[in-house]
Amino acid sequence: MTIRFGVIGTGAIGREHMRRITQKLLGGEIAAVTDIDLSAARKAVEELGIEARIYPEEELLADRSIDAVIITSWGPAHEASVLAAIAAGKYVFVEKPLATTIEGCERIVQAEEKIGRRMVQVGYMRRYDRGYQALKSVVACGELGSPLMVRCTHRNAAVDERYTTEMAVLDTLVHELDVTRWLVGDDYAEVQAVFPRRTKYAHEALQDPQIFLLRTQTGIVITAEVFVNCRYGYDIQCEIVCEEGTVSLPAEASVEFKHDALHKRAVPQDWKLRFADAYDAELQDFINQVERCNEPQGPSAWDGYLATLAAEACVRAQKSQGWESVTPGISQPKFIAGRV
Ligand code: INS
Repeated sequence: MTIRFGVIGTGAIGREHMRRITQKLLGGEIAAVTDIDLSAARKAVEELGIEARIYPEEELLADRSIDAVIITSWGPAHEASVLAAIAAGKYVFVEKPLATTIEGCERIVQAEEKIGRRMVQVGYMRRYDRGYQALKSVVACGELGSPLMVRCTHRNAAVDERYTTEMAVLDTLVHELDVTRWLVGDDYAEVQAVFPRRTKYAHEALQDPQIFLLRTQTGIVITAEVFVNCRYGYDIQCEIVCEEGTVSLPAEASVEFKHDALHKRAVPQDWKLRFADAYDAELQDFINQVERCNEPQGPSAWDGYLATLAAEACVRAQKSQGWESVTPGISQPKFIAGRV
């Protein structure tokens, strides 16, 4: 069976997912597209050369021939679309964040809970990256003993004037918030932010770099550096320090130069390319799982909720510069229990 997708939001990532499903992945087709600006939706469909219906969101959600939606509108619009899609009985693949407010995430978790099975997958694609998967299997098999500390680095070459201090958490750190919790299988208890000296390359309203300390419920401490004007490229690192050894994310495969008495290797520049395989794998898995077992198995609404909860605590910590607690206001639905 082919999963018929409706796409809500045709910005850059929405168009990328449309292209993936049409040209690279198996088992899905883009059948309908909408955007707050319908002419942008039309342009995206024409560019790709596909036959997809273009109509307003309510009509797309009411169309019974659509099996699943991909929500790639801007963050504040996610909650309403996810809730409407669940109510219309459609599977949901929603880009991060699940919703921009904790209450919004709670409403989504509760709406899914009423149905009693998983309908939603959140686009935390790093869980599908081969390097992170290798890290997770080393930690899970226990040969290095228990994890004690994790060191994460998240650097972008440069950001524009629209990028704010809060976005360092909501747009950037949020990947580490999800993937680290998944890697060590432990939830966050408290977080702190520390601001180093500002780089001269940050615009006036932006604190850059920033360092976050996260303590899990069993006491693992994670340090996560976010530095979005590092100038030299896109650099993602992760090292897990355990009782009997350490394990780190492998370096990207790239050609090495030996020239003029120097030994050099290229640094990736574009995050879409660095995680291209992971983006493919997360959507292919969504298609396969919905088709085979009627339930997506990737990052759940609960995972999306906990990422937003931890992010909100980090934003509070940016302001207070002290420790802030991460306390869920609702409990984990039974049907996703144990799937950290
Ligand atoms: C992007 C994306 C990247 C991250 C950037 C962020 O939206 O999520 O992976 O490195 O900082 O702005």
